[in-house]
Amino acid sequence: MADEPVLPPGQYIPRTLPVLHYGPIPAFDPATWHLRIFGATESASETRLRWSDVAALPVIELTADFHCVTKFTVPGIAWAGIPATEVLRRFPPAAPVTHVMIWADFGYSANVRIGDFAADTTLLATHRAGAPLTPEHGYPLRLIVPHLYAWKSVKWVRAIEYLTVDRRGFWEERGYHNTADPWREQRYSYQELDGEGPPL
Ligand SMILES: Nc1nc2c(c(=O)[nH]1)N[C@H]1C(S)=C(S)[C@@H](COP(=O)(O)O)O[C@H]1N2
Ligand SMILES: [Mo]
Repeated sequence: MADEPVLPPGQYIPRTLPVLHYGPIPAFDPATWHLRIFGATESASETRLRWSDVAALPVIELTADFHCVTKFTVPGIAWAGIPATEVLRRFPPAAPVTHVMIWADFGYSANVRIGDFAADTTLLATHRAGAPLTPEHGYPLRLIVPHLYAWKSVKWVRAIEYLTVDRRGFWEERGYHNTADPWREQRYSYQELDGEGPPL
């Protein structure tokens, strides 16, 4: 059918909406929660935003397909959130920054090339389908990088670390591809070509 989405190779649309993560769902307390922006910042100092600071940032809406490396694709998810470009503008990285590490509660992390993070479609999402994120989908704040496999779309984001040297995140250290482009089926680290990832 003409209006069916074109899926990346090897992907299918599941019958039910999956929830997928490793480990427990963190509790959110606006009194103690903060988002840390650290590492190679332009100012050489780190920023700690409270939830009220984050909630005051500008928001855009975006609809995108969501591709998990376990081969399901959820078509047409409507997200709303803070454009990553806005974060980069307000809290700029130092010139030599090449990657960001996105950190969640409990030590989950994913590395993203600065060019992927700076894409117009990369969001720090607060809403899904018109409502605040549910706890299992990353409340209160999750990364969305629709053009990469979904393990890069870190739920329960607590920190953004600017890197001048690439470093593997949680799944990238455990056999998954460093750059994770679903259209090129970059699923596993053994597929990496020279220059696509730091040494394993
Ligand atoms: N903090 C955290 N974020 C995470 C994960 C995780 O284990 N921990 N799993 C990732 C994976 S593999 C997928 S497929 C998506 C699933 O998002 P959903 O549960 O909202 O569908 O979250 C990603 N973000
Ligand atoms: Mo996934």
